[in-house]
Amino acid sequence: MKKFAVFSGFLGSGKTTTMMALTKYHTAHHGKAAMISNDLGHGVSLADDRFARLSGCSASQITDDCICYVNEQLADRLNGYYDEGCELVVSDIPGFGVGALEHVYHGLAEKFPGQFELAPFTVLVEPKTVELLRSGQGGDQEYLYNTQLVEADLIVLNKCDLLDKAGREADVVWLREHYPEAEVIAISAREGEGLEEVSQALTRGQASMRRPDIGYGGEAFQHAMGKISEYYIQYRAVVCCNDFDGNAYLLDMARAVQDGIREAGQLIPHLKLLAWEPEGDFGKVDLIGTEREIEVTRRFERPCTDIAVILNASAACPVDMLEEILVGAMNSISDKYQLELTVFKKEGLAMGD
Ligand SMILES: Nc1nc2c(ncn2[C@@H]2O[C@H](COP(=O)(O)OP(=O)(O)OP(=O)(O)O)[C@@H](O)[C@H]2O)c(=O)[nH]1
Ligand SMILES: [Mg+2]
Repeated sequence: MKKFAVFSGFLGSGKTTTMMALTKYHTAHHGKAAMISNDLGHGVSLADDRFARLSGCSASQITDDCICYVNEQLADRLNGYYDEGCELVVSDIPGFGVGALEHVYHGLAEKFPGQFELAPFTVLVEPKTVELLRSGQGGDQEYLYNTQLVEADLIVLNKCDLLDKAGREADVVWLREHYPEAEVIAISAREGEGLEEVSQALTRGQASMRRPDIGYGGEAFQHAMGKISEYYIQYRAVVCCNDFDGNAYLLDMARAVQDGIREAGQLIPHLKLLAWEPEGDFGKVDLIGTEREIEVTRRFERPCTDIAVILNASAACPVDMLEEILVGAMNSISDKYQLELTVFKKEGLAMGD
């Protein structure tokens, strides 16, 4: 079997967490599986890819462009995995992306006929997004929330650990009613719940290869995309003396960014802060919007002296302002911890350009 599935879904819906949990589960119970993290950026190191590899997943990244536009590179990568004995490969697309059903699935089917078995086109959604869609309060991003789901053959309602039984059922019923072409499965990637069902749906099912009209490139698309900026920083931070608490450092950084974005009246759907020590200990903090609690996704087990840091931010904020907030947070918090910085990479991208 040479199965391939795209995992779409909005920023922070849990694509990376689900791909990590699913590929580990599938490898342990069924057969070798691997994941590809895809995002934009010129030669950047994605926090998602590094986090997956530090966590022991079979993972790699494609950057520079959305997998929508690099079918050949994707096909080479997939063939590499299948040659190694993988039977299931999953890749995400950027969390604000739409159109992968057409560009990736139809692109692969047309350029490499019969080479890949395309699994149901999978879209992750979290309860918060369902709530926004149900109440019609998706704002500027409503087009993206909805269109991603319109593309789905399989909708995975993730983060069900945050819902009670009735809330989960209500969301599943609403999703089935509004996206009748899709199968809906409720899971919690964090708790490892529902992975067998997803694994079965991907290996047994097939892509519908529907061609829904999603208004790609149209006014609503331009309006939603025009708001989005991405920013990447990669650096090394070495403490001048003794050691420091890496978990507190990452949390302070996230708080400083949260405050900066809030004061500027902007939005930050996802900030990822990943850091690791040369011996392999690592920590990760996620901020999903200014209104939600900052999440310590993975804690350093020991005090730190010398860390490599990847900061990836996706925001609805002008890129210059985003840069000022992020670089300001990095400098002021690193000063507080008496860290000497070597910055390897800083890059900002405005999606509307
Ligand atoms: N409570 C809960 N949180 C989860 C679950 N899955 C993921 N998360 C958290 O949600 C946040 C975002 O998860 P990611 O997997 O990074 O989301 P993503 O869709 O890959 O985000 P982008 O790469 O920005 O598009 C992280 O803090 C995760 O720990 C889940 O099942 N339950
Ligand atoms: Mg991700």
